[in-house]
Amino acid sequence: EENEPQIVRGEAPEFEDGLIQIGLIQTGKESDWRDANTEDYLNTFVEERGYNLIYVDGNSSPDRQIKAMYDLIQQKVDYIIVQPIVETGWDDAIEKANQSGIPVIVADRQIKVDESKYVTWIGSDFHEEGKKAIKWLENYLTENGRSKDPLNIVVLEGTEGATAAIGRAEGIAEGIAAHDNWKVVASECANFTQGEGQSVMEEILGKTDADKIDVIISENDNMIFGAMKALEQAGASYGPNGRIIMISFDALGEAFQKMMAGKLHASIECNPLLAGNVEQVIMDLEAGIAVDKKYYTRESVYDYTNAAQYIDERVY
Ligand code: GYE
Repeated sequence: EENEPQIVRGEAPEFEDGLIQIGLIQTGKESDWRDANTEDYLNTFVEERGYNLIYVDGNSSPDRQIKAMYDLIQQKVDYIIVQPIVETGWDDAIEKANQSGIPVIVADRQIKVDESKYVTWIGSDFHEEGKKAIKWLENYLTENGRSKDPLNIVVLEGTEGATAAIGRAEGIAEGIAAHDNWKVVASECANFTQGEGQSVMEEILGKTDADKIDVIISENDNMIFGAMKALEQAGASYGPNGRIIMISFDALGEAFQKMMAGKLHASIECNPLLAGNVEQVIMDLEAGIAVDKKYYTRESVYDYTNAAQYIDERVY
């Protein structure tokens, strides 16, 4: 099964020659998904489990991330975990890590280099997530007898060049293209942040009347939370208790609150808890066990009809 988690967090490992030096290159602090993801790494790669973690905040700067890889190589860490902001620009730095014999593990978003250059990639099937958003919308419209109605869609995009944005956008675009009665009235980048979600939505509402918007698909939860503020300022009615259909990605705790409050229709889950699987890969490598090139995390879809049922189980 492609979406089954092949690996789970194991027992605390016992390493023979002291602490394992791990360098983690993070994207930044763009979203609550990211905070949950960072915390998971900080809780997993602790001294008690045999690690010394060097955490580098990429500050939303691809250049800073690449510089961090050279720094970590110079520090002779045992492993580099990279969670890239964008897919491109990594060739030389990865080459240098390879030459230095430092294994590179890629997690969350991907990098565009030959897959022989890194050990493994662990993350979500973003394209599939995009398709799930469309499938949810199709079902919702069918159930409400609206599948033939014209539909004006606004898309809030994540960071340009980021796998999460590319994959979701492709899944969404394919779905939209399959419907002659659906039209994209605006598609703008808001970099996965709540602040830009709000300001970009304000700009869109400056050009397009809220009454002309039927659906907002946001490539993460935080951007749609920001968009909600812009809609409120414009006096627009949205969510299950209102008119505009609201769909986003991540399934944060706050998204569950919004679904229960009638402000968000659906959130396509993206699991930020990747550290356990990354640790398992490192344990396998230490034990000389071969690892796969790709590990997908298992994910669901939640909506306003079942949010109350699941909210207590949510851990991020
Ligand atoms: O959806 C978004 C975050 O790369 C999957 O990045 C991640 C995305 C996530 O900032 O909220």
